Amino acid sequence: MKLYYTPGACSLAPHIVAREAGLNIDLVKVDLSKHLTETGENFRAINPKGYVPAVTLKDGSLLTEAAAIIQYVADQKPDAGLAPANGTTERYRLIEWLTFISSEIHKGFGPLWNPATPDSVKTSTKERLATRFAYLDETLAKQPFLMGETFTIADAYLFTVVNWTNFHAIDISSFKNLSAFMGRVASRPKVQEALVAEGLKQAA
Ligand SMILES: N[C@@H](CCC(=O)N[C@@H](CS)C(=O)NCC(=O)O)C(=O)O
Repeated sequence: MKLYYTPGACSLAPHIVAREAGLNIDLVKVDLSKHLTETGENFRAINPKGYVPAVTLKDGSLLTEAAAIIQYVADQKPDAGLAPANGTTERYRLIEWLTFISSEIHKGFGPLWNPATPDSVKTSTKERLATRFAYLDETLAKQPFLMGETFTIADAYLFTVVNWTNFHAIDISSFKNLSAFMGRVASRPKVQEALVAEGLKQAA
C-alpha cells in the first residue's frame, strides 16, 4: 500500500494507523505547494483532489478522505483492535467520532492555514475550536481514549489534528485532559516511529 503524505499534515493519521496495525506501507512524500511527489510526479494526476492523504488499494485504485482511509487501513488487520467490527453499534460510535474530528476539528482549523484570513476571523476560529476542545476535554476526563479504554483510529486522527495547535500558537494547557491525551498518544512507540519517519522529531 502506498500512502501519499506531507509531513505533519492530516496524512499523519493513516501513517500512525498503519504502523499501529503492523502493516507495511510505502510512504510517498508530496510537496503540496508544488503539487509534486518526491519522485517528481504530478500529484494532481494521481489524486485530482490535489490533497493528502491518499492511498493505493490492492486493485491499484486510489482511496482518499482521511476518515475513510483510516477505517480501510484498520480493517486490513482487525485483530489489532483499532476499529470495532463493521455493523456493530460501536462502529457507528467510532464513525461518530471520526465525523466530529473531520468536520469540527480538522476543518475547524481551515481558516488558520490561510495567510489571507483576517485576524478577526482567526480569533473567532480559535474561539470555536476552544468550544470543541472543551467537549473533548470533558470526554477525556472519563476515559483515556475517545472510544473508552483502548486506542483506536479516532485517537490517531484526533492526535494528528490537535497537534496543529503547535503551529498556530494555541495553548491547550487549560484543557488538562486533552493535554494529557496528547502526551499519552505521543508516547506510544508506533506514534514516535511515525513522527520520526516524517521528520517531525529526531530519533531517540
Ligand atoms: N477532506 C479531506 C481533506 C484533506 C486535507 O485537508 N488535506 C490537506 C492537508 S491536512 C491538504 O492536502 N491541503 C492541500 C490542498 O487542499 O490543496 C480529508 O478529510 O482527507
